[in-house]
Amino acid sequence: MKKVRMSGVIVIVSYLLLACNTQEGVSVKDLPIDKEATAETKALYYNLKNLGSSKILYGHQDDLAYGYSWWAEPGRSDVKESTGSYPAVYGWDLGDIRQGVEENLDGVNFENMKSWIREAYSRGGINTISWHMNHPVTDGDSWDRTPAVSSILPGGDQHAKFNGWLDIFAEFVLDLKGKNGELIPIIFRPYHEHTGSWFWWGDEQTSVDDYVAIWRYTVEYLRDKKNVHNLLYAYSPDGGAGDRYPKYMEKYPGDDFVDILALDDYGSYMNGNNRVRELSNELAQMVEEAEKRNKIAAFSETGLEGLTNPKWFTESLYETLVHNPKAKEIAYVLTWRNANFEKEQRDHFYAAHPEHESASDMKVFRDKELIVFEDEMPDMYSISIKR
Ligand code: BMA
Repeated sequence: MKKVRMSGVIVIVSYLLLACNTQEGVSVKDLPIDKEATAETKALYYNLKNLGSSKILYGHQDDLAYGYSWWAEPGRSDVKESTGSYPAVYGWDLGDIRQGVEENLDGVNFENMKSWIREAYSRGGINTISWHMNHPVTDGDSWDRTPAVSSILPGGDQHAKFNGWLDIFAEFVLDLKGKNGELIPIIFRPYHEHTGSWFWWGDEQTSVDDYVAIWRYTVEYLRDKKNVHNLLYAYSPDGGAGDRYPKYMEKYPGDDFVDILALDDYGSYMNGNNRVRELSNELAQMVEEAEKRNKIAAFSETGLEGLTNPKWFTESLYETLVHNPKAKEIAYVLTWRNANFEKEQRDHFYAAHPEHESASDMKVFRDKELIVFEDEMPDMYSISIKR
């Protein structure tokens, strides 16, 4: 009798432990920092985390908005026209967004951007948003290095204005819905490249406490005050041009505030550099940090401006991704935008366009087993990838 009662207790305790540790059948360690994230956002987190070492998704900034020789033409994409498929990941930037402003810092209309985000999602693609946020004190651009942090935190004289910008951001992402009315998950990558000193939130402009404070404030404001539950948060320092990068974690906002550990790096390929091995090891180090914390790792921005080595995709990028086997465990890599050559400076492009000699090489990159473009993507919005 006693024995039976004991095992009953054990059964109940085990059941309770299991119930606490799972949500919709997914272990707590596989959930994003926002425990109230929408089902699709949780699924995206889970699936990105479990892509494992076998696959890396390819992404491109502003892919549907414009290309090297076209502007806002439905259906077009330099990546698709060069390789046969749209990218798997689409990057967008909200730089300049404020009351009454209709276009971002690169001339992309915000309402059109929403339509392209919805279009990408409807095909199964993933959207990520960075924000070259204006300077909250001077209204200048993000490259204005006037001190700002103490003015925008609670008690600061620009606090209300800063909240107003976050309100506009919240409105933007809450207006992104799929065909069944579900919110579209977004990988949000604020205050990026903060280990360099070119933005107002950059290295010399912020102490560790400053940076961590604006990051945490932003997460808590959006998630807890504005009820935005379709975001995954990506932390993306600029690369350290070396094998080990002590600065990477210096201003890390904490495991409760970050979903994705990411890296931006152009320097390894610029000015004739080809630091493939060093960068690969640096990505591997980031993967290890992410793994320790049960988080996702990503290569959030990179590229060689103007693809001056037309074989950059295979000789440099692919080699970076495979040199250190640990680097293969990143979930995605994104190359920067293809600026329109008539509107902007010539040769500010980072993906191939069909007229350029790099197109055939990018196609070889796309055909690699490891690399996934949109037409080969698994369903990322329901729990589909099993470990
Ligand atoms: C930079 C450049 C700029 C652009 C900014 C935001 O890296 O491409 O021309 O304004 O990103 O997209």
